[in-house]
Formats: sequence, structure tokens, C-alpha cells
Amino acid sequence: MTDKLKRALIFGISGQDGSNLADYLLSLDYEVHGVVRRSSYPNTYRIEHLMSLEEQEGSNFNISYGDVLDFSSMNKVIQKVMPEEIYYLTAQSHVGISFDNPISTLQYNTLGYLNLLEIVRDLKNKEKYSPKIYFAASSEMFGTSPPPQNEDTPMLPVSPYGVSKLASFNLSRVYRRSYDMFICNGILFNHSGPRRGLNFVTKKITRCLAEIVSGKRDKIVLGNLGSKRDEGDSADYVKVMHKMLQQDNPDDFVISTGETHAIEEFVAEAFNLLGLNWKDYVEISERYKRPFELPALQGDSSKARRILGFKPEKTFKDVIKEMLSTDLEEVADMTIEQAKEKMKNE
Ligand code: G4F
Repeated sequence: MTDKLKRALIFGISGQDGSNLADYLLSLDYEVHGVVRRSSYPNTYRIEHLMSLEEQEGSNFNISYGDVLDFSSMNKVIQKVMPEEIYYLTAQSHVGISFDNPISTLQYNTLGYLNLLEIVRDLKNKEKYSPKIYFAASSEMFGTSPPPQNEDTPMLPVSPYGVSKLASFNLSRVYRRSYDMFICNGILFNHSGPRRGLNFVTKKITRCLAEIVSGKRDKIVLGNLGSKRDEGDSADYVKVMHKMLQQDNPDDFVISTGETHAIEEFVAEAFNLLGLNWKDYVEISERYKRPFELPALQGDSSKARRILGFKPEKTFKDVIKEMLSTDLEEVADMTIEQAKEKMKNE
């Protein structure tokens, strides 16, 4: 390990975005440190390929165990690594679950983040240590504000999750102004990819469809298909998180594709890739509906396009195709073409 490499610390490294960001920063020759919460059932499958690297001599990848709600463990890891860049991606990130678990949602999404801000504020005073901080805000903060949404759109969240992200978004701004800290809020719209968690609708659709092909199930049970989302690609979006921290001044940016599609269109397109009609396989249940639904998201990312040179690399259809083809390979050991052929003959 050499001291010359730029050091980044990622809270939430085992999630979809954390693992993609780690891969990206390693490809840029960073020394990457990640914080993982110790648990009896490890949830590190997305970074398994990196964990084996860690054991090799001279590896640029390191894992520390800690919990963002445990101030002392967080303090220790920051003081041990003293990174130039810190990414706070830790979250209870499921909007539906936030209605059932509002307290832990605010703890992880807001209080954990406040722990980080307080530790860095203190170190800045005592040690003149000023890392750049990225906070994963969210388009869920816009709530009922009609699309298109940009940095100036009023934020009217409709879920405990949206409230937790808006509180942290505002804490970023308060600490930035009051203590001259370099903090960027990335207001990312929905983004998926092969590493998306199974509880989110996009992954649930592609994974369950692959299971239908392999004969493991015969239907998919979903909730509200009428809501509209602006869906991009996680591996693409993590690059712009890094870009934000390379600017001379901290700022907030909307990151989105600018396209919006109803969830029904996602389902239809996935089934269409296999020559199937989704209506023959999808059942609707109240169980997956929320007490209040954010109706429509469509991001206007012109500020990020202008200042950061951001340009989404994948379309809505590209994201669906990549996710379905990964799930088919993992679940059924088939390509899209082979699965289509199989379903035609059934
Ligand atoms: O996949 P979802 O759970 O994503 P949601 O709620 O839009 O949140 C995602 O995007 C946010 C950015 O705006 C992130 F901050 C957040 O962390 C997360 O990544 O649901 C998408 C839509 C919703 O309208 C939901 O009601 O799909 C609808 N839906 C329909 N059936 C379902 C289901 N959602 C889930 N999770 N599961 C279903 O069976």
C-alpha cells in the first residue's frame, strides 16, 4: 500500500451503489476503505470479489467493521483512515419499509449522518482535517411536487424515508455554510442494475421473471404499477458522485435520465423481451401498496450536465435488458434469446 494514492472511505459499501462506487474508485487507483456492519448473517455478497483482494499483499481495498449509530466506532474508523473523500451511502433505503420502521429509517439515514458531520467538524477544528463529503440524497424528497424536478423544485416528501433524506440534505447545507465544510448532496433519481436489492420493484420483476423461465414460480405479485419513475443505471451514477467531489466548490446536483416511465412499462418491456404478455403472469396485491405514494418523478439534470459534464450512459431499455440477462444467467443459466425460445415452446 502506498501513501501517494488518494484515500476514500465509503459508508454503505455493501449496497448496490457502495459496491459499484468501490469498483469505480479502485479503477481510478484510489485506496478504498469501506465500513461494514458486523452481523451474524453477513450481507457482503456484492463486495465478495473485493474482500478476497483485501487479503492480498499490497491491496488497495480495506474493510473496517463499524456502525454509523455507534459514534465511537465511526470516530475510530475516520481517524484511522483519514480519507480525502467520504461517501455516506448508508441507508435504510426502502421507501415502503420506512412506513413500517420510521424510527430506524431516521436513525440510519439522518442520525448516522449527523454522527459523521459532528466527527468531521470536530476533527476540522482540532486537526485542520477537511475531507470532502458526499451525501446520498434522493429524488424521494420531492414527494408531491410535480415533474420535472430540479434543484429549485420545492421538496414535499410523502414518506418517512423522504423526510429522513430531506433532513440530512438540509444538515449538509447547514454544515457547509456554518462550518465551511466541503459537502455535496447528490439528488439521485431511481437507479438500478444487476446489483439492485431484491426488494425493489425493478429487481423483483427481472429476478421473478427469470424464475418463471426456470420453472421456480408461475407468477409475480406486485403493488401499484401506475406510479412513474425516472430510472437510470447505478454503475453510471456512481461516477458522478465522484465527479461532484472533484469540483472546487461544493454544491447540490440532480442526477437523472430525464425520461419517465410508469412501473407498468418496466414490467411490459421485461416480459416483451421474452415475447410474453405480462398480464398473463402478474397479480396485484394491496400488500405491496404504500399508505401514500409518490406519483411521478422526472428529473431535470441540466445543472449536472452543464457543470459536471454528466450524460447518462444507459437508457431505460438498456437497464432492463442488462438486469434481465444477468438474472436469467444466474437463475436459469440462459441468455435472453434462449429463454425466449424456451417460453415459445411451452
Ligand atoms: O422500487 P421501489 O421500491 O423504489 P422507490 O420507492 O421509487 O425508491 C427508490 O428510489 C428512490 C429515489 O427516488 C430512492 F431514494 C430509494 O432508496 C429507492 O432506491 O418502488 C418503485 C415503485 C413505487 O411506486 C412502488 O409503489 O414501484 C411500486 N411498486 C409496485 N409493486 C413496488 C412493487 N415497489 C416494490 N418495492 N415492490 C413491489 O412489489
